[in-house]
Amino acid sequence: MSDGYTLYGHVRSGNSYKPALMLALTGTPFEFVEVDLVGEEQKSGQYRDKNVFAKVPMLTHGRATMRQSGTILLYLAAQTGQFGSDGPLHRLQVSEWMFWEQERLFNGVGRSRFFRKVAPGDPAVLEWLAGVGNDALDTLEAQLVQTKYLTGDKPTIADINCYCYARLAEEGSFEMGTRPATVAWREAMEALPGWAPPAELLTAR
Ligand SMILES: N[C@@H](CCC(=O)N[C@@H](CS)C(=O)NCC(=O)O)C(=O)O
Repeated sequence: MSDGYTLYGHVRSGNSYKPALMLALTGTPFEFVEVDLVGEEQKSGQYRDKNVFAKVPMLTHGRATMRQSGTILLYLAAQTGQFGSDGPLHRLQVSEWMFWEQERLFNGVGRSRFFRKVAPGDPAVLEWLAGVGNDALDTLEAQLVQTKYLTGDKPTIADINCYCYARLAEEGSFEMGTRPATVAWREAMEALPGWAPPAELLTAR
């Protein structure tokens, strides 16, 4: 195992984009290993031996192996001293958005986009996911009309975490014209030094 950072992921995976973007925004070099999701490599013995969840992303760093995107972001914030929280109360706010993202934003927007763009889904399921996604995007908008970033005036891993699926809203057929604060926040994220799209980060380097 390399002592540096090795990210296992896939270019079409929003969850893989989260650690890749964090590494890019913090100027941290990393190796990228593509996991062939189409060929179901994530379920193969060799990968599954390292990752019982059988999903991407996975990050290895020295003796540490991390297999949840949120865990990876928390680790990288601690390692780099960037995009973390300012103190115990701020840490609670950051973690709230991270837990919420997996429950509502990834489920609603991420899965709507998956079933519309990658694999066809049952219309009843799509309708249910659209409700979850719209509710999640309304929640983001309600916060972002109040603060520039999710927990205040500075971006944190909460923003990186939520941005990676919020940016895919249109691909999930969500209307963003009525959510100007969220659109402005996405643009602010894309203006951060080091920002790059998935196609530039989740690729052999
Ligand atoms: N809770 C996990 C979710 C990971 C996840 O669902 N990854 C998807 C790609 S975005 C995956 O590996 N899908 C392949 C599969 O389900 O077999 C995380 O945050 O890392």
